[in-house]
Amino acid sequence: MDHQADPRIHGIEAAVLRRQGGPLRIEALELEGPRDDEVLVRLVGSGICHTDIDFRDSWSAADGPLVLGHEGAGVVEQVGADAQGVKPGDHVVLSFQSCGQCHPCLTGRPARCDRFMEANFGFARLDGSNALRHSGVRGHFFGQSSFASHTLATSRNMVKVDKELPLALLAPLGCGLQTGAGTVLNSLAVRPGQSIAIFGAGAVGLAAVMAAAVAGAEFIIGVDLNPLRLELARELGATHVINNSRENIATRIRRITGRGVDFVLEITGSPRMLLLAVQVLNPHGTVALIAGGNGPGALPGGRKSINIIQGDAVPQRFIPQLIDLYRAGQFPFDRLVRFYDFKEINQAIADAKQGYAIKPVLRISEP
Ligand code: CXF
Ligand code: ZN
Repeated sequence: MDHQADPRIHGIEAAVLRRQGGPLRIEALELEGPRDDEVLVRLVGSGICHTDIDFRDSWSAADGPLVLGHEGAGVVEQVGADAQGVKPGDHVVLSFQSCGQCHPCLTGRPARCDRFMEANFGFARLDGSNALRHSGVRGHFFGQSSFASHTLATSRNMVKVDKELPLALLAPLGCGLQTGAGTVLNSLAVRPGQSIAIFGAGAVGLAAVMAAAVAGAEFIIGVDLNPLRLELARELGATHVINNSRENIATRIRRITGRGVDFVLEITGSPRMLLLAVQVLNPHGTVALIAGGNGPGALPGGRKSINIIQGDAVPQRFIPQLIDLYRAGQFPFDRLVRFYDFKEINQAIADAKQGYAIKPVLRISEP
């Protein structure tokens, strides 16, 4: 059916993955109108997260073409009959999807949703359907697939924000920044006087550094290979930085803290760094793993290892908190962001992969 003849079908543009490793190509596609619980959003910006890049690089043709992107921000265009809390013209930040019906969702822990993998990595709605029509391309990545001009989301993965704020800038709050800051403030609940080492000074790690400063941590130790990122970590609140290519991390951390750190946030995903994380913990310390995969199993003494998803955030509560901190000058995440036009998406991804851009944000349309 011609979409011009059917007002429920929207002609959209989206960056489609058809080859392992990319490039992503912007194509014209058709998107269904919103179902009763859905909202049609015109995207203004989208962050690029390493999970998008990992997907691009591990995808195989047998999985079929996909639209990635899961840090969207945009303007509400159309609202389904049962969708709550937003109206056309509202500005929204999109975040991860959850089912809303399982025990973790019903008890306020959507990041621990029983159907988290399906809802975010299933490339379909939870009923298995796909709103991108005819083309065989699948969307719904994290309930959004935000590398597109338009998407359908639901009130569960949408946060209304003030129209005065620069909307594209807010896009990465929905995953990377929420994950780093949420791990410190929600999952670990770092208290004044405690110590934390952060392995990896990308967007997640630097958000964690800023949050640890907000929490009043006494020692905030940033670890990375890149001197420019370490410099930025210092400016954002790290009390100490360690260049992993030049210094012995375990020795330095012992020297700084005396007995090891209360927390390590391990973001690199490297088995060598995980081992080191355990070594630099004090006897009651906790290592938080955010890169997925399995933890190190039983640890000596009272040490613990926990897997973190999305910083245990409830996006509708936590993203406004981060915005308040940003307005107060305590969470200056704009310093991590580098903007690109939507058509420069492949360059933006290359720059993120090389470490040249800490948090690329695509400008997709004008607010
Ligand atoms: C993911 C990482 C793997 C587990 C779920 C959340 N992060 C998003 O980028
Ligand atoms: Zn992400």
